[in-house]
This record gives sequence, structure tokens and C-alpha cells, in this order.
Amino acid sequence: MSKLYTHYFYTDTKDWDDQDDSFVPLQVPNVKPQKLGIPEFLRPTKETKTDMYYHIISEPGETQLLPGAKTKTWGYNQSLLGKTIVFKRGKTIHLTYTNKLPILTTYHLHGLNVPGDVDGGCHTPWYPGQTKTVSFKCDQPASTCWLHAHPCPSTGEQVWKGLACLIVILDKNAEHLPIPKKYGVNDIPLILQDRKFHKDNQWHYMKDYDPDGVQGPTPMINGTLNPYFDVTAQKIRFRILNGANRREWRLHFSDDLPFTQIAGDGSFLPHPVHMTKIMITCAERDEIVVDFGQYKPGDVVKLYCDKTPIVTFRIHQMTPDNSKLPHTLVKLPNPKINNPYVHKIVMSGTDEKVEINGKKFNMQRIDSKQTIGQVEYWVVSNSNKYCSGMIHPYHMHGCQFLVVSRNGHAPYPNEHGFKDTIGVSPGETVKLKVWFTCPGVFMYHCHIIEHEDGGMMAQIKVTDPKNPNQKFHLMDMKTLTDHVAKEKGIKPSQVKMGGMYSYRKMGMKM
Ligand SMILES: [Cu+2]
Repeated sequence: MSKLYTHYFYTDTKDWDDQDDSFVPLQVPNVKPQKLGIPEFLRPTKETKTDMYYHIISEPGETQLLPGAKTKTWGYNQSLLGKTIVFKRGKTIHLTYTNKLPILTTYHLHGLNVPGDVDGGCHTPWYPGQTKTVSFKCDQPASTCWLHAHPCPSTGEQVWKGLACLIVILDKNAEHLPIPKKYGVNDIPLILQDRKFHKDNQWHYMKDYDPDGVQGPTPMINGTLNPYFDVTAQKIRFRILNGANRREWRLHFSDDLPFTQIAGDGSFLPHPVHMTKIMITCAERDEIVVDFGQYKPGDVVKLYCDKTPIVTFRIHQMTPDNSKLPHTLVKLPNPKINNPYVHKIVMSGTDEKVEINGKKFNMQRIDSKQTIGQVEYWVVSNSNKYCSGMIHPYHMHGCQFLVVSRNGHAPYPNEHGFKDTIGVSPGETVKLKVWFTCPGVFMYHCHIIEHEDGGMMAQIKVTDPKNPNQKFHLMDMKTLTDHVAKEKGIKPSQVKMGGMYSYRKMGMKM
């Protein structure tokens, strides 16, 4: 076996969220163990050799999470979170979205290479009662991506209420690799989130609002509190999504059980990486394979975040699995830089002061430009001070990038596949190789969701050289605020959305 890494790649513990004054440590909730909920696959409404059709409904509901009162939650086609949506590479995907919520929302395809008007950022709201369809060709490697709400500046609140679910892209390579792939048996999603429960078991986003990110002490995994999973296969692949608004998850198993990372955000890793600890920042995805072969029926293995157990694995009679991971999992394109222009991105500030390149986000302002076919460097840094700063997970819409370097050195061993989100510590600079395949206006931002809502966000216009004069519709804050006011039956001046406070406190207009 090649090298076993036994430390978190983020080694400066002073940067970690647990060093922050407002950090909320996780606690095992006081409920009896629950069977881990596994979101089933969403059934297509129709599928042909070339096309897949889905109907996705965002709706309010109630979910029994704790004994007593049900919690008011939001979800996709269910009361909380949603079923897993499968995109088969090569097919044209048609997504019909219906908004049954009392307020406008958007449907962001996080990690998908799709045109700007399909991406589902702030410029494409679905108003209450609206149904509209988007279509696109899925042509990117097998990976675990996700769908979540992204209306500015209330992405934080809508994701907190439950608007998030997984997207699994399948391709021929994934089909042929000797890896666990029986979804629900040995291919298991783990959506990591944390919540705070108030009186009558309710969530109160605005009561818990923190401009540096909303946290709660209760781990919620796939929407389950205090979950256990019955292990019946020797090797299990976990598709881990950090679906938390702010929390970093520092994951490790009991007995320091080693595992192997096989995929990151947007693809398999070129080569598997063996490790005993992994830190996953907001919105990142990591796929790992765990071999439970050393255990016997009746044994218990726990997955921890820091010192808190978050999932219990109960070992049963296991189907043996002698499969060996190949040295190479995927061969990815790595196009040469063909345009010398270098995009420089500086993420600065904390609390209400968060900005990119000295500015807060403005929906009507284009901050950067790139043309389809151009491969360019993006140099992204975090100007926070080493002692009081935060790791900002930098996310780009509409593309998957390659990490060229971190502070002039090689990227971390598990950063070699396609990524769309990368943690950048205080004082660090990462160099990315970026190209787009679809035109549109795309946002790029910190994925601590309250930072993006609070203005640590900018946008790029990507032009197709075959259609250089294509116009893109940009939403404006007044239209959005007027709609929200109408939906709530209040005056526009009375509208309260999380991110607005950061602008107001800085004396700025959105
Ligand atoms: Cu941030």
C-alpha cells in the first residue's frame, strides 16, 4: 500500500473553526439511535436512450426529528432535504422545478457545467406557484454534486430549512471501476449538517444568525439525528457532502481505521489516497472507501467529527469484498493555459466586513470575464490574519477547476481531481486552472453561506466566441425585495434577509 496520511492536510489548527469565539461544539443529541436515512433515487418522470426528465418540487413540510413536536422544515419532493437525483453522462437532462414554498427560491446545480440560466443562481428566481423547466446536456465525469437553493441574500436561511439534495453523475468509467456501487448497500451518501433546536423542536435561523456562519450543536446526517448504519458489506463507499452552512468537519473513525479517498468534488481522484483523517470544508464532497474487514458481527465502529461521534456503524455478517483499487481511477483532461490573463481574487474580512477584491457582491456588476475555450489561471488568496482569520471555502459556479498549487507548493494529495470548492486558509494563496464550457453569468464566492449572503461573492460573464453579443438577464435587488415583501404582505423596507445585515452594518446598499 502506498503512503498512509495520518494528519489533516490543513495543519494550522489556529485556522480551524473550533478556534473561533463563537464556535459551537457538536453534541450527541438526547434521542435514541435512529436508523440512518438514505435518500433513495428520485424516479425520472420519463427516460429515453438520450434524455432524462425529472420533476422537482420545493415544498414546506414537517419532519419528526425529535420526540414531541415535529420540526417545520423545507425539502424537495419531501419534507426535508430530497431524494438523490441521477444524471447519466451523455444524456440531455430536463428538470422541471415547481416552487410550492411561500417565498421565491432558486435551484442551483452545484458542480454542474451548465449555462448561466440553468445554473440556478440569484438571477433566476422561481416565484411561489411557478413551474419552469431547464434543459442541458450532461457531459462531465462521474461525481457527487448537489442541488441547493441559492436566492441572494437568503441562501443561508433556505439551505438551513432543508433545501439541499444530492446529484450523482454516472459514467462508463465509474461503471467499470472495481469500487462499491450498490447504492444504499455499499454506496452510501452522508450529508453532514448541524442544527440548533429551539422551543417545540423548531429551528429559528434568524435567532441563531451569525454573520460568520450559522451553527448548531446537533449533528444531522442525511436528516437523521443520532444515526446508526447496519454494515453488511466489507467495503463501503461513502459519498460525503459538507452541507453545513459554516461548519468544517474533521472526520476520523474509531481505532483510527484507515480509509481511502477515491473522489473529490467533480471527479474521481487520479490516484487513490490512503488516510486516517480528513477535513471537509463547506460544500466540498469527498468519496471514501472504508474496509470493515477487521471487525466481526456485533462490533461497533464510530465516525467522529473532532471528539463527537456522528454515525455509529453496527457490524453484521458482511459480504466479503476482495476487490483492489487500481492505481489510476480516472484520466482527466488538463488543457494548456492559452491566455496569459491571470484573475486575482482576494477574499478579505470576517463578520459583516467580508468582501472579494475590496467589494461586496452586486447582482448588477460584472467583476470578471472569460471566453469559452480560454484556459486561464485564477489566483485566489485569503487576506485574513493568521491568528483571527477563518478558512474560506472558495467556490466557482459553472465549471470544474484543477488545483495547480497551494502557496507555490503542490496541492494537498487529495486535491488532484476536478474541484469546484477549495478551502483557503488565512494568508494562503491557491492557483487554479479554470475553463468554462457554457456561456452565462456565474457567481464565485466563499461557501460559508452567511459570508456569500453577506457579500463575499462576485460574478463572471462567460462568453461564447460563436455568439459574442449574447445578452444575459441580471436580476436586481429592488425586484427581489419587492417580490419578497409582496409574498410576506409587508413593506419592502420591512424585509429581513440574513445577508442584508452585513450590507446595512457597513452602510452599503445591496
Ligand atoms: Cu468565508
